[in-house]
Amino acid sequence: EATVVVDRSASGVATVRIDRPDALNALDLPTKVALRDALAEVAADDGVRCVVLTGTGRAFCVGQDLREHVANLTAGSGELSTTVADHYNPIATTLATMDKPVVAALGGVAAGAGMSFALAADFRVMAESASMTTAFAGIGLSCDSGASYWLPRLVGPARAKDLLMFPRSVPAQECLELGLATHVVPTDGFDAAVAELADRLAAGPTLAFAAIRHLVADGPVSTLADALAAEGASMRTTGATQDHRDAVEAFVAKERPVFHGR
Ligand code: T3D
Repeated sequence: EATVVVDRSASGVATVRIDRPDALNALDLPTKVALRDALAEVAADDGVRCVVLTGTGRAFCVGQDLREHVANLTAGSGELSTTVADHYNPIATTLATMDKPVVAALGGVAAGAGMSFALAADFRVMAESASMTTAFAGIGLSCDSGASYWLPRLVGPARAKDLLMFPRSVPAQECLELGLATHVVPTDGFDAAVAELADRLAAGPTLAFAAIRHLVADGPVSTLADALAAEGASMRTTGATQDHRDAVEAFVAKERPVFHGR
Protein backbone atom coordinates (compact mmCIF):
# COMPACT_ATOMS: atom_id res chain seq x y z
CA GLU A 1 0.00 0.00 0.00
CA ALA A 2 1.34 3.44 -0.99
CA THR A 3 2.59 5.51 1.94
CA VAL A 4 3.19 8.66 -0.11
CA VAL A 5 0.30 10.16 -2.05
CA VAL A 6 0.57 12.87 -4.71
CA ASP A 7 -2.42 15.08 -5.57
CA ARG A 8 -2.25 17.56 -8.43
CA SER A 9 -4.62 20.56 -8.51
CA ALA A 10 -5.86 22.32 -11.62
CA SER A 11 -4.01 25.41 -10.36
CA GLY A 12 -0.59 23.72 -10.73
CA VAL A 13 -0.02 22.69 -7.11
CA ALA A 14 1.31 19.18 -6.40
CA THR A 15 0.71 18.07 -2.83
CA VAL A 16 3.05 15.31 -1.68
CA ARG A 17 1.59 13.74 1.44
CA ILE A 18 3.30 11.22 3.68
CA ASP A 19 0.50 8.82 4.52
CA ARG A 20 1.39 6.67 7.54
CA PRO A 21 -0.80 8.37 10.14
CA ASP A 22 -0.72 5.41 12.53
CA ALA A 23 3.09 5.75 12.69
CA LEU A 24 3.00 9.58 12.82
CA ASN A 25 4.34 9.47 9.25
CA ALA A 26 7.64 7.97 10.38
CA LEU A 27 9.99 7.11 7.52
CA ASP A 28 10.41 3.41 6.92
CA LEU A 29 12.28 2.18 3.84
CA PRO A 30 9.29 2.02 1.44
CA THR A 31 8.20 5.51 2.54
CA LYS A 32 11.67 6.99 2.04
CA VAL A 33 11.88 5.49 -1.46
CA ALA A 34 8.38 6.66 -2.34
CA LEU A 35 9.02 10.17 -1.01
CA ARG A 36 12.32 10.48 -2.85
CA ASP A 37 10.76 9.32 -6.11
CA ALA A 38 7.58 11.41 -5.76
CA LEU A 39 9.59 14.57 -5.15
CA ALA A 40 11.85 13.86 -8.13
CA GLU A 41 8.76 13.37 -10.29
CA VAL A 42 7.00 16.61 -9.32
CA ALA A 43 10.30 18.49 -9.54
CA ALA A 44 10.71 17.37 -13.16
CA ASP A 45 7.07 18.08 -14.12
CA ASP A 46 6.77 21.49 -15.81
CA GLY A 47 3.02 21.44 -15.21
CA VAL A 48 3.69 21.66 -11.46
CA ARG A 49 4.40 25.24 -10.35
CA CYS A 50 4.35 24.77 -6.57
CA VAL A 51 4.97 21.75 -4.34
CA VAL A 52 3.39 21.28 -0.93
CA LEU A 53 4.91 18.68 1.41
CA THR A 54 2.62 17.53 4.19
CA GLY A 55 1.53 14.53 6.26
CA THR A 56 -1.74 12.77 7.03
CA GLY A 57 -3.21 12.96 10.52
CA ARG A 58 -1.77 14.45 13.69
CA ALA A 59 1.88 14.62 12.58
CA PHE A 60 3.84 16.16 9.72
CA CYS A 61 6.63 13.56 9.91
CA VAL A 62 8.57 12.26 12.93
CA GLY A 63 11.69 11.30 10.97
CA GLN A 64 13.25 7.87 10.78
CA ASP A 65 10.96 5.00 11.79
CA LEU A 66 12.74 4.01 14.98
CA ARG A 67 11.07 0.60 15.20
CA GLU A 68 12.52 -0.29 11.80
CA HIS A 69 15.81 1.31 12.84
CA VAL A 70 16.08 -0.88 15.96
CA ALA A 71 15.27 -3.96 13.89
CA ASN A 72 18.04 -3.00 11.43
CA LEU A 73 20.52 -2.37 14.26
CA THR A 74 19.67 -5.74 15.77
CA ALA A 75 20.03 -7.48 12.43
CA GLY A 76 23.30 -5.61 11.68
CA SER A 77 21.75 -4.48 8.38
CA GLY A 78 23.90 -2.58 5.89
CA GLU A 79 20.93 -0.28 5.22
CA LEU A 80 21.90 1.91 8.18
CA SER A 81 25.10 3.10 6.58
CA THR A 82 23.53 3.85 3.21
CA THR A 83 20.13 5.39 3.93
CA VAL A 84 21.45 8.93 4.39
CA ALA A 85 23.13 8.83 0.98
CA ASP A 86 20.39 6.81 -0.71
CA HIS A 87 17.30 8.48 0.74
CA TYR A 88 17.70 11.40 3.13
CA ASN A 89 20.19 13.39 1.06
CA PRO A 90 18.33 13.10 -2.26
CA ILE A 91 15.06 14.11 -0.55
CA ALA A 92 16.67 17.13 1.12
CA THR A 93 18.44 18.13 -2.10
CA THR A 94 15.33 17.91 -4.28
CA LEU A 95 13.28 19.92 -1.80
CA ALA A 96 15.92 22.65 -1.62
CA THR A 97 16.89 22.88 -5.28
CA MET A 98 13.84 22.14 -7.44
CA ASP A 99 12.97 24.95 -9.85
CA LYS A 100 9.67 25.88 -8.20
CA PRO A 101 8.57 27.06 -4.77
CA VAL A 102 8.06 24.55 -1.98
CA VAL A 103 5.70 24.86 0.99
CA ALA A 104 5.92 22.63 4.06
CA ALA A 105 2.46 22.34 5.63
CA LEU A 106 2.81 21.27 9.27
CA GLY A 107 -0.54 20.25 10.68
CA GLY A 108 1.29 18.58 13.58
CA VAL A 109 4.69 17.64 14.90
CA ALA A 110 7.83 17.56 12.73
CA ALA A 111 10.78 15.69 14.27
CA GLY A 112 14.28 14.67 13.22
CA ALA A 113 14.62 14.36 9.46
CA GLY A 114 10.97 15.43 9.21
CA MET A 115 11.94 18.79 10.69
CA SER A 116 14.97 19.02 8.36
CA PHE A 117 12.73 18.45 5.33
CA ALA A 118 10.41 21.24 6.49
CA LEU A 119 13.38 23.60 6.84
CA ALA A 120 14.33 23.03 3.18
CA ALA A 121 11.01 24.52 2.04
CA ASP A 122 10.61 28.20 1.19
CA PHE A 123 7.61 28.56 3.50
CA ARG A 124 6.61 26.67 6.64
CA VAL A 125 2.94 27.01 7.45
CA MET A 126 2.20 25.64 10.92
CA ALA A 127 -1.14 24.98 12.54
CA GLU A 128 -1.28 26.63 15.98
CA SER A 129 -1.19 23.15 17.53
CA ALA A 130 1.87 21.97 15.55
CA SER A 131 5.46 21.82 16.81
CA MET A 132 9.01 21.01 15.78
CA THR A 133 11.79 19.11 17.50
CA THR A 134 15.24 18.30 16.17
CA ALA A 135 15.05 15.01 18.14
CA PHE A 136 18.37 13.62 16.83
CA ALA A 137 20.54 14.09 19.93
CA GLY A 138 17.75 12.58 22.04
CA ILE A 139 18.68 9.24 20.49
CA GLY A 140 22.41 9.90 20.43
CA LEU A 141 22.63 11.06 16.82
CA SER A 142 24.14 14.25 15.39
CA CYS A 143 21.76 15.44 12.64
CA ASP A 144 20.99 14.92 8.97
CA SER A 145 18.91 15.98 5.98
CA GLY A 146 20.22 19.54 6.06
CA ALA A 147 19.52 20.50 9.69
CA SER A 148 23.08 21.81 10.13
CA TYR A 149 22.73 23.83 6.92
CA TRP A 150 19.31 25.40 7.50
CA LEU A 151 19.27 25.95 11.27
CA PRO A 152 22.22 28.38 11.46
CA ARG A 153 20.81 30.28 8.48
CA LEU A 154 17.35 30.55 10.02
CA VAL A 155 18.10 31.05 13.72
CA GLY A 156 21.89 31.63 13.95
CA PRO A 157 24.57 29.19 15.13
CA ALA A 158 24.04 29.65 18.88
CA ARG A 159 20.31 28.88 18.76
CA ALA A 160 20.98 26.10 16.24
CA LYS A 161 23.26 24.37 18.73
CA ASP A 162 20.76 24.85 21.56
CA LEU A 163 17.97 23.30 19.47
CA LEU A 164 20.22 20.42 18.36
CA MET A 165 21.89 19.67 21.70
CA PHE A 166 18.76 20.06 23.85
CA PRO A 167 15.95 18.76 21.65
CA ARG A 168 12.54 19.91 22.83
CA SER A 169 9.13 20.34 21.25
CA VAL A 170 9.08 23.95 20.06
CA PRO A 171 5.46 25.11 19.78
CA ALA A 172 4.27 26.82 16.58
CA GLN A 173 4.14 30.33 18.01
CA GLU A 174 7.74 30.05 19.25
CA CYS A 175 8.77 28.61 15.87
CA LEU A 176 7.37 31.79 14.32
CA GLU A 177 9.24 34.02 16.76
CA LEU A 178 12.51 32.11 16.17
CA GLY A 179 12.12 32.26 12.39
CA LEU A 180 11.57 28.52 11.98
CA ALA A 181 7.97 29.02 10.80
CA THR A 182 6.87 31.58 8.24
CA HIS A 183 3.13 31.38 9.00
CA VAL A 184 1.13 30.18 12.02
CA VAL A 185 -2.60 29.78 11.40
CA PRO A 186 -5.58 28.62 13.45
CA THR A 187 -5.82 24.84 13.29
CA ASP A 188 -9.34 24.89 11.80
CA GLY A 189 -8.23 27.25 9.00
CA PHE A 190 -5.03 25.34 8.25
CA ASP A 191 -5.98 23.62 4.96
CA ALA A 192 -7.45 26.81 3.50
CA ALA A 193 -4.37 28.86 4.47
CA VAL A 194 -2.03 26.32 2.87
CA ALA A 195 -4.13 26.17 -0.31
CA GLU A 196 -4.26 29.96 -0.57
CA LEU A 197 -0.48 30.32 -0.28
CA ALA A 198 0.22 27.41 -2.65
CA ASP A 199 -2.24 28.70 -5.28
CA ARG A 200 -0.68 32.14 -5.07
CA LEU A 201 2.78 30.68 -5.60
CA ALA A 202 1.58 28.45 -8.47
CA ALA A 203 0.11 31.52 -10.19
CA GLY A 204 3.42 33.38 -9.94
CA PRO A 205 6.43 33.82 -12.24
CA THR A 206 7.80 30.30 -11.77
CA LEU A 207 11.12 30.90 -13.54
CA ALA A 208 11.80 34.02 -11.46
CA PHE A 209 10.87 32.09 -8.31
CA ALA A 210 13.32 29.33 -9.27
CA ALA A 211 16.08 31.89 -9.80
CA ILE A 212 15.27 33.58 -6.46
CA ARG A 213 15.55 30.19 -4.68
CA HIS A 214 19.02 29.60 -6.10
CA LEU A 215 20.24 33.17 -5.56
CA VAL A 216 19.10 33.29 -1.93
CA ALA A 217 20.62 29.86 -1.24
CA ASP A 218 23.97 30.95 -2.67
CA GLY A 219 23.94 34.54 -1.34
CA PRO A 220 25.24 33.80 2.17
CA VAL A 221 28.18 31.80 0.81
CA SER A 222 29.05 34.19 -2.05
CA THR A 223 31.30 37.18 -2.27
CA LEU A 224 29.52 40.40 -3.22
CA ALA A 225 31.14 40.20 -6.66
CA ASP A 226 29.89 36.66 -7.19
CA ALA A 227 26.39 37.50 -5.94
CA LEU A 228 26.19 40.49 -8.27
CA ALA A 229 27.38 38.35 -11.18
CA ALA A 230 24.83 35.62 -10.40
CA GLU A 231 22.08 38.22 -10.12
CA GLY A 232 23.11 39.66 -13.47
CA ALA A 233 22.93 36.25 -15.13
CA SER A 234 19.51 35.58 -13.60
CA MET A 235 18.20 38.97 -14.64
CA ARG A 236 19.19 38.17 -18.22
CA THR A 237 17.40 34.81 -18.02
CA THR A 238 14.24 36.09 -16.33
CA GLY A 239 14.30 39.22 -18.50
CA ALA A 240 13.99 36.95 -21.55
CA THR A 241 10.85 35.15 -20.27
CA GLN A 242 7.34 35.51 -21.63
CA ASP A 243 6.16 36.14 -18.07
CA HIS A 244 8.38 39.22 -17.82
CA ARG A 245 7.27 40.60 -21.15
CA ASP A 246 3.58 40.00 -20.39
CA ALA A 247 3.86 41.47 -16.89
CA VAL A 248 5.55 44.72 -17.94
CA GLU A 249 3.01 45.13 -20.73
CA ALA A 250 0.23 44.53 -18.17
CA PHE A 251 1.85 47.10 -15.85
CA VAL A 252 1.96 49.77 -18.52
CA ALA A 253 -1.64 48.96 -19.50
CA LYS A 254 -2.64 49.18 -15.81
CA GLU A 255 -3.83 45.55 -15.88
CA ARG A 256 -3.18 42.68 -13.47
CA PRO A 257 -0.34 40.45 -14.71
CA VAL A 258 -1.10 36.81 -15.49
CA PHE A 259 1.92 34.52 -15.21
CA HIS A 260 2.17 31.25 -17.10
CA GLY A 261 5.49 30.02 -15.72
CA ARG A 262 7.46 30.39 -18.93
O1 T3D B 1 20.75 6.11 9.59
C1 T3D B 1 19.63 6.30 10.03
O2 T3D B 1 18.63 5.59 9.78
C2 T3D B 1 19.42 7.46 10.95
C3 T3D B 1 18.47 8.44 10.41
C4 T3D B 1 17.91 9.31 11.26
C5 T3D B 1 16.97 10.34 10.82
C6 T3D B 1 16.06 10.76 11.94
O3 T3D B 1 15.02 11.29 11.64
S1 T3D B 1 16.51 10.46 13.57
C7 T3D B 1 15.16 11.13 14.51
C8 T3D B 1 14.06 10.14 14.64
N1 T3D B 1 12.90 10.68 15.30
C9 T3D B 1 12.81 10.85 16.62
O4 T3D B 1 13.72 10.59 17.38
C10 T3D B 1 11.48 11.33 17.14
C11 T3D B 1 10.95 10.39 18.21
N2 T3D B 1 9.63 10.78 18.64
C12 T3D B 1 9.40 11.73 19.56
O5 T3D B 1 10.29 12.38 20.08
C13 T3D B 1 7.97 11.94 19.96
O6 T3D B 1 7.23 10.80 19.63
C14 T3D B 1 7.35 13.19 19.25
C15 T3D B 1 7.92 14.47 19.87
C16 T3D B 1 7.61 13.18 17.75
C17 T3D B 1 5.81 13.18 19.45
O7 T3D B 1 5.55 13.08 20.83
P1 T3D B 1 4.05 12.77 21.30
O8 T3D B 1 4.07 12.85 22.81
O9 T3D B 1 3.10 13.62 20.57
O10 T3D B 1 3.77 11.27 20.84
P2 T3D B 1 4.38 9.91 21.42
O11 T3D B 1 3.47 9.36 22.44
O12 T3D B 1 5.82 10.10 21.79
O13 T3D B 1 4.36 8.98 20.12
C18 T3D B 1 3.15 8.43 19.63
C19 T3D B 1 3.48 7.10 19.01
O14 T3D B 1 4.32 7.30 17.87
C20 T3D B 1 4.26 6.18 19.97
O15 T3D B 1 3.89 4.85 19.68
P3 T3D B 1 2.75 4.10 20.56
O16 T3D B 1 3.18 4.17 21.99
O17 T3D B 1 1.49 4.88 20.31
O18 T3D B 1 2.71 2.71 20.02
C21 T3D B 1 5.67 6.41 19.52
O19 T3D B 1 6.53 5.33 19.83
C22 T3D B 1 5.51 6.52 18.02
N3 T3D B 1 6.62 7.22 17.39
C23 T3D B 1 6.96 8.51 17.54
N4 T3D B 1 8.04 8.78 16.82
C24 T3D B 1 8.39 7.65 16.18
C25 T3D B 1 7.49 6.64 16.55
N5 T3D B 1 7.57 5.40 16.08
C26 T3D B 1 8.60 5.14 15.23
N6 T3D B 1 9.48 6.06 14.84
C27 T3D B 1 9.43 7.32 15.29
N7 T3D B 1 10.32 8.23 14.84
